[in-house]
Amino acid sequence: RVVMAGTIDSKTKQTLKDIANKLRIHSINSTTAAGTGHPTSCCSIAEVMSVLFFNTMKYTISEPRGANNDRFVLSKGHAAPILYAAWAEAGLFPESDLLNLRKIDSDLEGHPTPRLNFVDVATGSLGQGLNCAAGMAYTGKYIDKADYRVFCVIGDGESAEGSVWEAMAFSSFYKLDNLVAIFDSPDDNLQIGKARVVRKSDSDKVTVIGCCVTLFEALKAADKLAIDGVNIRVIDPFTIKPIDAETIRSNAKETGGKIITVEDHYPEGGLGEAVCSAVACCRDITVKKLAVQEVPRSGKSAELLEKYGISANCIVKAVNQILSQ
Ligand SMILES: Cc1ncc(C[n+]2csc(CCOP(=O)(O)OP(=O)(O)O)c2C)c(N)n1
Repeated sequence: RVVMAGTIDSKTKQTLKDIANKLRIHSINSTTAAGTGHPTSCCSIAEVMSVLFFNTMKYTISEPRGANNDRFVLSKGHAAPILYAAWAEAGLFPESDLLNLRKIDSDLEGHPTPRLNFVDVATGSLGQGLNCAAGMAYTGKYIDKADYRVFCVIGDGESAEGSVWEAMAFSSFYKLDNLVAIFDSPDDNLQIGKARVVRKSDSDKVTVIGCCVTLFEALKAADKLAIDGVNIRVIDPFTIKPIDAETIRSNAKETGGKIITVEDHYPEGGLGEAVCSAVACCRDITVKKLAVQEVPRSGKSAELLEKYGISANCIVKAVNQILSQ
């Protein structure tokens, strides 16, 4: 089947919206079955995938590697479940296969690999997809001299990588008008270098700063501590370079100069050190850093958080400790 781009009438628009929602449902179902994965990263590109796969791209489903097909590179490879959903929805394989996501004997891995006949480039190491797509577009234009196009979906976070800039410079230099780069921006209005206070009361005793998984652990810790009448402030720094020193300092002052940082990484060069630098010239501020202190191993998320001292329980302990000093 060949799908051509064209003007989108209201019926087609509705169909594409419906497909987008189906892709969302598949992504949530498959990541739920796997018990791991990135459903939200999939959901944010549901409309993009629906329009590309069911309206814009030219490809033959029975021949995913067809020489004349448009190419697709999912630079934000952690959104693999929605790529698999799109191909299942297009009819390449049964929808039920999607529930094998991340199973040890399934090629539907957490990130796309070229072992799958509809994947040209292994992605997942962020910031590299556009480089590959640019190379493919260069090949299409100057070597194959063919009219296939290359579509690449990039996360807004990964677009901060220098390699993405390099790819854009390369594409512009070689006038790659057969390359379409789509940047996926989440709705949330987050600003580089601007932290967000996600939990606050007038009687907060400690400021806890965490990112991603540790932010949620900090919020769980806040709930646990509140039962015993101890309130904590919780901050999401959003970025550590630049770090929002002003927000960190002012909140630390409001919470008795006590800060705890929690990160799911080694301490060197991470969140804790960035926060320490931000408050280095302030009087009477103590920073306690919770971080992964040894070479980590694989396991279930909850047991790893506990083992490496960065779980909600560990944060509760650290809060009690810093308050008793
Ligand atoms: C080079 C590299 N660094 C870090 C990661 C870990 N990682 C996986 S998803 C993610 C966030 C990606 O954000 P964004 O590009 O905005 O995608 P989205 O928010 O849409 O998921 C990170 C840092 C990675 N996969 N590759």
